[in-house]
Amino acid sequence: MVLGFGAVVVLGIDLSIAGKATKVFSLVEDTTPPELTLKVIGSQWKWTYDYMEDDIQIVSNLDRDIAESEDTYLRDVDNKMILPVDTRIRFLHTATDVLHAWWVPALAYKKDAIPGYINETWAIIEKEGIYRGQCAEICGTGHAFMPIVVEAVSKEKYAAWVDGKKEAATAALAEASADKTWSMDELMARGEQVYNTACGACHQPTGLGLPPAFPALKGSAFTTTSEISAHLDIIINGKPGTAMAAWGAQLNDLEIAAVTTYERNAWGNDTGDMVQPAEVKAARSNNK
Ligand code: HEC
Ligand SMILES: [Cu+2]
Repeated sequence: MVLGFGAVVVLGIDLSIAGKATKVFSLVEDTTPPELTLKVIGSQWKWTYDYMEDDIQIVSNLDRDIAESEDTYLRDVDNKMILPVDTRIRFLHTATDVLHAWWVPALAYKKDAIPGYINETWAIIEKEGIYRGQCAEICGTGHAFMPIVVEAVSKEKYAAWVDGKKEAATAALAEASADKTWSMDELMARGEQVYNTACGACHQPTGLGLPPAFPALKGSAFTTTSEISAHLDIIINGKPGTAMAAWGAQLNDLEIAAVTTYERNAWGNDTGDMVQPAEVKAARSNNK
């Protein structure tokens, strides 16, 4: 039995690695390999999409620049999930912190993203266009701020998108490892991007946080008076037992240098401190 939802064919659902298959709708016996595997990772409060065959990772955050009067208020994202039409796509659902549910009504059933588990869904999208959804599992203060936008494009467009992403990743890596001294303006511009993508969901674009759960970085000791080494340490290693994750493996030296510089100078923090990638590199090796 194939369940069709207009433009989309949902092929089959479930296979919890944990065993206990809840409900198997269909075609689980269809063993045709996927043409594309997307790992969908839910976190407080953003989605990360891992295109496993192509080694591309994108982070999708709420687009905060949309006014309340617009139709897409709270429904748009900075980076959409781009997918090709007429392709067997397997989604693997998981989460880094609490339960989330990646739910795009036209694309698949609600599927819980559970930390430590992987759930599986399949789809073939037949029509190009935009498909919207949202997190369907209450996951904390930012639950309403993790919309989902999928853009289905032709196979040709998709291939071009993949090439573009790969080129950009190679260029970013080369740039981050180059032994260059960055100016304050460059670091601030980079830092703002990194901050809005990786940190803003909790510490907020205003730097005011959401106390008491998420501390303000505007005027905080860490970002103004403390040693740069302490500031770098909490970003690289996180704070175990709290929602402050270790960013060392997820951000490169340039990104960490830039976001640290940004936090020390944005929102009136104005310390004048600059952090260069070389200092981040040194801080990483002190840790070992
Ligand atoms: C999922 C939520 C979350 C995200 C995303 C997050 N943080 Fe945090 N951050 C926290 C929490 C919670 C604390 C407080 C930890 C504690 O209890 O000391 C914290 C603390 C901090 C502190 C110390 C502030 C102080 O005064 O205690 C800094 C600096 C910081 N984070 C920087 C960052 C940077 C840079 C990023 C992005 C690369 C980031 N955080 C992303 C949750 C988050
Ligand atoms: Cu969620």
